[in-house]
Amino acid sequence: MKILKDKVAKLSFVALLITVTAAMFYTPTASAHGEKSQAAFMRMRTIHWFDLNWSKEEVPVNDTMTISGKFFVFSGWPETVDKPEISFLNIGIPGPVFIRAGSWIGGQLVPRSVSLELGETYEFKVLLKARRPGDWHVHTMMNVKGGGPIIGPGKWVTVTGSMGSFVNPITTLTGETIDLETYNLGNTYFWHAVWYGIGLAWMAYWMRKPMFVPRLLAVDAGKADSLISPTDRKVALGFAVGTIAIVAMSMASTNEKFPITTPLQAGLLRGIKSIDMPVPTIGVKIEDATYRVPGRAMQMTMTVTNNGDSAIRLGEFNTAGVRFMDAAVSQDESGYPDDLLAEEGLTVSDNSPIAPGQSRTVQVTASDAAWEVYRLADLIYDPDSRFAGLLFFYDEAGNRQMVTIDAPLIPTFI
Ligand SMILES: [Cu+2]
Repeated sequence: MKILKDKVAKLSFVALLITVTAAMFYTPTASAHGEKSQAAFMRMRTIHWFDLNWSKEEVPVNDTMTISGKFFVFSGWPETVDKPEISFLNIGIPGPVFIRAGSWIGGQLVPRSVSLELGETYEFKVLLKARRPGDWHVHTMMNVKGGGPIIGPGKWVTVTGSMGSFVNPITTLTGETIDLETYNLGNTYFWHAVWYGIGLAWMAYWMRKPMFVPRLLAVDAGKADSLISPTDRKVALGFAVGTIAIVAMSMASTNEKFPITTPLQAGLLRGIKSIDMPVPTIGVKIEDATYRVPGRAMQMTMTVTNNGDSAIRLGEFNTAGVRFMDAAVSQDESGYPDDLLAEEGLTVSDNSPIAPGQSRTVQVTASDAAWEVYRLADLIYDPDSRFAGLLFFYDEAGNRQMVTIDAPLIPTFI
C-alpha cells in the first residue's frame, strides 16, 4: 500500500513538473500586434494600405527583402487624430529583428518624418535586412505625430541563420568602412568604465575611514574641520584637476582622430510626391450600409454608375487591411496574409458586367471571420459609426480602377 502511495506521489510530481515545463515553453502565436485593439472606425478612416507586396517569406540573416505597396490617406480623417502633417514611415516588428536599410515614399528616401496630404495616394518601399532568426510578423506602419501608430497589414516572415553573423557595413564620406553593428562599442565601454572607475575611486578614498556615526558626532561637537585633513584637500584638488585635464585632453584627441563630424541630420521632409491617380470613371453611391451585431459581415447597398467605355465588375472591397474579394473577378497573387484575405468574401447581388453608361443598384456583402477576428465588429463600441474603404473595379481588359467609399455604418440587432 505504501509503495503504491509513493508511486502515485512520484507520478503526480512528474506530471506537475511536465505541466509547469510545458506552460513555460508554451508561447501562443499572436497574429496581430496592436492593431486589433485600436478603434475600428480609426483603422477604417485613416490610412488604406493596398497593393502590398512582401518580396520574401523566408530570409537568411544578412539578406534583404522589400515590402512595397501603396497607401491612400483618407480624406475624411478623424478629428481625434492629428492630420498627418508630420508622419514617419515605420515598420512594425518586435525590435530590430530586421534593420531598415532604406525606406522610400514616392521614390524619395525618407529617413525622417514626412508631410502627407489628405486624399492623396502614395507609393512606398521599405528595404529590410534580416538580423535575428525567428518567425516575425512584419507590419508596415505610419506614425502620425499627435495621432499615434497607424498599423498596416502584417505578414509572417521567417529569418534563418545566426544573429552572430549579422553585419551592417557602411562607408563613411571620409572613406572608412565600418560595421554599424559594433562600431565604437569598445570606445563607449572604455570611457564609461573610466569615469565610473574614477567615481568609485573618489568614494573609496573617503570610505577607507569610518563614514557615519563618528563623523556625525564630530560635526555635532563642532569639530567638523578636523574631518578633512590637508592631505584630503590635496587629493580633492588632484581629482578636480585630473578630471578637467582628462576631459580636455580626451576631447582634443577625439577631435584629432575624427576631424570631420557633422551634427545630427533632422527636419521634416515636405513635398513628398504622391501618385497621380486617374479620376475614376465609375461613380459609386452608398445608399446604406449595415452590419449585424453580433455577426461577421457588413452589407452595403450601392448604386454603381459606369461612365467609362468598357464594362466593369466589382472585384474587391478593402477596409482596415482586410480584403474581401469576389474570386470570379479578381484573385490575390501577392501572397497576402491569410488572416486578412477573404478570397471569396465579397458577394454582389448582381455582379454581371455593368455596361458603359449603365447604372445599377446592387447589394454587396463583405463577409469573413476577419471582420470579427480583427474586431471591425467592435465598431459598435466606437463613438463614430462610419466606415471607409476602397472598391476595386475591373474592366473587360482587366484594368483596375479604385473608388474610395465612405458612409455611415448602421448596426442591426436581432
Ligand atoms: Cu503582427
